[in-house]
Amino acid sequence: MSLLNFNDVPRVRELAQIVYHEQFELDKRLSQELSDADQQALMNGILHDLSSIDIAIKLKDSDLYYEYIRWICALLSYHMPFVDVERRKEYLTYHYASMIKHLNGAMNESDYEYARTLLENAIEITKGLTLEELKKSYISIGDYHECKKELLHLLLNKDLRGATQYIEDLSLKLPLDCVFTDIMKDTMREVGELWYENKISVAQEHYCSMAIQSLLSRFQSRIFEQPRRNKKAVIACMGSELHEIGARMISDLLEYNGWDSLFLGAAVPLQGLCDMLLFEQPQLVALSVCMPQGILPCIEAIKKIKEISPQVKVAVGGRAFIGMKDVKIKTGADIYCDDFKDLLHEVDRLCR
Ligand code: B12
Repeated sequence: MSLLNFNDVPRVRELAQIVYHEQFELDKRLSQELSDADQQALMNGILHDLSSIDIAIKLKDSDLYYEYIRWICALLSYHMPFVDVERRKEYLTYHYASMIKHLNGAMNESDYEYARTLLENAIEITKGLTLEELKKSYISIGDYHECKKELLHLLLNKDLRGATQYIEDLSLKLPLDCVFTDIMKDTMREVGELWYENKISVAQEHYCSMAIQSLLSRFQSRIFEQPRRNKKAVIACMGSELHEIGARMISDLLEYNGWDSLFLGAAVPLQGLCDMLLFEQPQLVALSVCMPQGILPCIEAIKKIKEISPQVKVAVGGRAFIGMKDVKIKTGADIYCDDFKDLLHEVDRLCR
């Protein structure tokens, strides 16, 4: 077991402080270059990095960490355009070198060997990265490019009235799952890219999140009109996971397909989930994880769910698992999928 125990917050903070101060020691220009806000962001970045390493070690999944390495490198590029590319890479290289030094002794020997390899590779990956290879467009992948483009346009123009009309019209022509999981999902992912690339503000991103949730509520009456199947599902995001829109879509679509959905939303405490399961006795628990930091709380939740309700089927999905191998084995879930149609197929098979 790793000694980097994220329940032991003071210990992790202490380690982050050491790495933080050493970076200023190693890199004398840093204190002049970084504003107070950037220095705070650096501290948060170190904590984020420590948690990413911890997850990769516990799941023995190096790709999860390398994905984070690429993400942070591009984030710095977009959010610190005033510092040149080589210098930004230098920040990160000093950072990984300092982590290699200070993680020694903070965990057992074999975990440290694993962490050291991750960090050495992180240095190499960072040196070779270009922004172009990291660019993503969710508007031009898959189908419905024009619909996604139009919805994004309306959201960025803060035209909720127009977006509502547009989505309601679309839902008369296309199946509801397609409007939710193809068009609205990719539009929100594109909003994320725009925030990431520093093209929209945090407030604009928050506006889009609220607007999408408002659009989802427009379909409540249609969702509840469908014939019932006498099956119950509980849908939740565990740990400190705040991304709840995907979970809400899954909940609404299950309801639309005749299930009684109990949607608990973001950051549900494990005990609260367990109490709910004992009382409600659902056939299905669907856990949604967006941030890699949510994977370990999800695994802990599945273990507990299986202890208290061995008969209940557990499904997991969400952005955090994209690219992760052996999700079912690593999490203990009965079902892993990302697409709602696949979920429906699996629950029809398993929840009789
Ligand atoms: C909206 C948003 C937020 C909102 C969330 C509001 C809310 N009420 O949900 C707020 C502002 C809170 C937020 C906060 C943060 N966010 Co944010 N956020 C997003 C954004 C733009 C959209 C998320 C979303 O709604 N997507 C649309 C939904 C529908 O898609 P989905 O969740 O993937 O769900 C679909 C499938 O995955 C699947 N699915 C999902 N769950 C399940 C479950 C089952 C059982 C099944 C079968 C399927 C399934 O079905 C869904 C429908 O198709 C993303 C961008 C992105 N690429 O996703 C960033 C993003 C996820 N956020 C990011 C970050 C960094 C953060 C913060 C750390 C920012 C910060 N500095 O504080 C915090 C972390 C908060 C936390 N503790 O969780 C990064 C994560 C990067 C990384 N390396 O992991 C992203 C990717 C942005 C980016 N491009 O960098 N965020």
